[in-house]
Amino acid sequence: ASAMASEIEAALAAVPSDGPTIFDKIINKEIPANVVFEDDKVLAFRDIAPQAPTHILIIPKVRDGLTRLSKAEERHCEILGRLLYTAKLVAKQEGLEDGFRVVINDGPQAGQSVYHIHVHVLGGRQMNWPPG
Ligand code: IU
Repeated sequence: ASAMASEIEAALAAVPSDGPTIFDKIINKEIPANVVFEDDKVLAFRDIAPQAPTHILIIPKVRDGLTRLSKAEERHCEILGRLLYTAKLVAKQEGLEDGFRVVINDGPQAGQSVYHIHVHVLGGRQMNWPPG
C-alpha cells in the first residue's frame, strides 16, 4: 500500500478518544522525536513519515481536552493562536521563504490518526490544490 493509503488506514483504525496518545510519550521524552522548536506551551518535531521535504508537527504540551479541533472551546483560543504562531516561527527557521502549508486534520474523514491536536507544517516543494 502507498504511504498515503496506510496513513488513511491508520486514521480509519484510530478510535477518537480522550485517552493518552503517543504524543504524550514524545512530550515526556519517553520516546525520541526530532524536536525543532520547544517552549513552555508547545513542542514542534519532524513527522516520522514526512509528506514533503519539510514536514513538522506542532502540538500543545498540555492537551486540555483538545483532542481535535472540533472539540475547541473558548478557553483554547490562546493555545490555538500559539500553535499557528509557532507554525510561522518554524517555517522561518526551516527557510520556507517561498511558502508553506498548514494543515489540521479533524476526525476520520480528514485522516486524523492521533487524538492530540496537531498542526502540520509542510513545505519545500510545490503544494497541490485541492488536497487529497
Ligand atoms: P494526522 O493529522 O492525525 O493524520 O497526523 C498524525 C501524524 O503523526 C502523521 O503524519 C504521522 O506520520 C505522525 N506521527 C509521528 O510523527 N510520529 C508517531 O510516532 C506517530 C505518528 I504514531
